[in-house]
Amino acid sequence: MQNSNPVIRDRNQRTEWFLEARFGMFIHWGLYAIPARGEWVRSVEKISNEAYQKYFEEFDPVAYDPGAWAKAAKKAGMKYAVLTAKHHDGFCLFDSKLTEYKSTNTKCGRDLVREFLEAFRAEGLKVGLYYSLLDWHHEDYPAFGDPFHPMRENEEYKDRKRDFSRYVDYLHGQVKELLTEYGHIDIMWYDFSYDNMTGETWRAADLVNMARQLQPHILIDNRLDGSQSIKTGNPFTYSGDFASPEQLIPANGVTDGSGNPVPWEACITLNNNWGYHSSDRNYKSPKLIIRKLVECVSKNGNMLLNVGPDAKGQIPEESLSILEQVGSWLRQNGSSIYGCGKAGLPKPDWGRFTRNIKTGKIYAHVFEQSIGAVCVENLAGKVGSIRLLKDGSEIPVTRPWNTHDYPEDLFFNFGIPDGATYPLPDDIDTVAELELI
Ligand code: FHN
Repeated sequence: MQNSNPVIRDRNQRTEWFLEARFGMFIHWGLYAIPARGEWVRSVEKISNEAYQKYFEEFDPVAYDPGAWAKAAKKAGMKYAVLTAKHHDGFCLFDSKLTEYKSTNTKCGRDLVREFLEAFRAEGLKVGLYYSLLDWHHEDYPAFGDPFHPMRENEEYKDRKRDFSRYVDYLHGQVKELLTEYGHIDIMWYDFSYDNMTGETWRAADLVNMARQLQPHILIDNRLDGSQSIKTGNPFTYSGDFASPEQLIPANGVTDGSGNPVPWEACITLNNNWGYHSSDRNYKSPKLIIRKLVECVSKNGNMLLNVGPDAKGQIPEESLSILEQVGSWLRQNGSSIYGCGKAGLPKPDWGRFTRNIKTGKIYAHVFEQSIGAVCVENLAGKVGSIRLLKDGSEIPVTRPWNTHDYPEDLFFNFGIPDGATYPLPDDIDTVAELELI
């Protein structure tokens, strides 16, 4: 049934591909890759524009090969990718006419965004651009007293004249450049609103209306608005098309005030930094990433998984290795992720369920061995066939002698005798496809 609210109705129509895609690549890249201490290095270490300028003078990513990035994303099973066109440091990875602080003015002389867009489109991925609302380089952005600006405590900045409205014009002008000079853009990923720096402070309604006029299909995240209005039943123009929980997976996904599902995407790092951090070796395992992707989908969500390329333009080997293993699992089990969502069944002890939105097929993701047969509550007599998703082999529906006291439950197992305990075919996530009758 169509939602009566036009903002929600339009959002639901625009996000159909997004809910199908489920898995994307986030790319945080820029000058901060040179100090290699994460993308907040300027704020954390209170580095002035002048002190940071040496990285602008030096930046020359000689190994930048967006085609290789795109192939790695595709092989990982990712269906879209979002690159930082400008992060909080204000450095533009695109040839903006509104500033000299851009990649085309560095030694590399390249429009890094344009090359990214062309390479990822060529591999069949949808493309998005991250655009920071904060700008620690722009002279009209609040500095002294701001909670995050590198010069927030520098008295020299206390009485500097600035015209914030001119900064907002700059912000709108750059977004217009990105949406008129770079072809079809699928996502604009704004980041982030805080305190009174939210909503109409950015002239958010005008910004969204402009984007919708230029690229009506475009998806916009919820960070133009710090009030989380996307979760209400009456969102604003600028509430966004999807919620963006960060470095966590919401316990129950994201719904609005009436319990209706809201599109959402958990953005997650592979180590603990978005931007390249040379000493952060705390990478997550492929097993964790796969199981957390399943968790996102089981709660009607997406996962936007981040890579932070280094100063030469190379995605870290550790990241590539994880992506390779995630892709291998997805090549065998992707039907349980793409186009899937919440199954409407209670979460089982042994793992999770996902369900294909169109076919209704249920996918049992078995993470943990059961003692004896695997039990699916309350599905006795409701499942026609069970197949091991990765090879299509039959998994018999069983009724071992020790299950007779539980007639309402369905059981299946991975060996004979069917009441015994067996190792899982895939100890990361064994997926059984259940065809309902
Ligand atoms: O401050 C940014 C951070 O650097 C990174 O870009 C993340 C990614 O979602 N967003 C902000 C923190 O919430």
